[in-house]
Amino acid sequence: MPGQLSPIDTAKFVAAKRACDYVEDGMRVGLGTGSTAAWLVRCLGEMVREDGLRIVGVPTSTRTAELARQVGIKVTTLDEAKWLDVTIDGADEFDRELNLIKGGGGALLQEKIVATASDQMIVIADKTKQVETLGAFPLPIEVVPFGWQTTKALLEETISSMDVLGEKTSLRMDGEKPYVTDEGNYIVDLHLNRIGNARQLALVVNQIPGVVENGLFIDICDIAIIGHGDGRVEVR
Ligand code: ABF
Repeated sequence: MPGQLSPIDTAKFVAAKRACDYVEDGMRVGLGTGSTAAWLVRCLGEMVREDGLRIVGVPTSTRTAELARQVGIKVTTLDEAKWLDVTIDGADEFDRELNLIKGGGGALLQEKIVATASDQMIVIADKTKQVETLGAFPLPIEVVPFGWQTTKALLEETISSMDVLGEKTSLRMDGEKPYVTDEGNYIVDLHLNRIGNARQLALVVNQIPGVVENGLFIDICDIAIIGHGDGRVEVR
């Protein structure tokens, strides 16, 4: 373990390190985005350099692609790989059914495509991400820039008629400008506090013209590896 990690970084590191046990020689691996996934990429890079692990990585963002190349992982595209053996990624929240809120890092679209194109999806997270009910973390929705304000208004109208608390939406900003995803889209955050029926919300939101994808990962995650600040790891 790297020296002098804070408890939260210890939790992220040990979860990422444990996830490496699920990566075997010759695998095609989806590489997540965020600080926990960054630990995974570094650990896998060390296994490639030190142990000769042969894997091909499909990154879920340009920043993950850059880090993977830096640490020596062979990077390819999903089109090239066609299908993946495993995807390992972080999350903003996960519940008992291993449904997730993802997208705090602005990469939810590629993350969901890659996670869905995998035999197995493993989420790595520190214990603070575990919740009884999803929703305290604002739900990221990726929308096309064309007519985004109308799309935002339609989102508000939709959530006001559903079993969710709170009805505020906000355009995610990057300084003075809207945050722009790798695909050139915007992110609108839904501040819902609690999501009563995540499955239904995910379906309804994606029907709104202008919405590309949402940050609810329902029935996608197979295993959760949960790191604790004292170095303990739980596998669910
Ligand atoms: C990414 O990791 C995002 O989907 C999610 O928001 C983020 C979690 O970040 P961190 O691991 O830094 O807490 O997969």
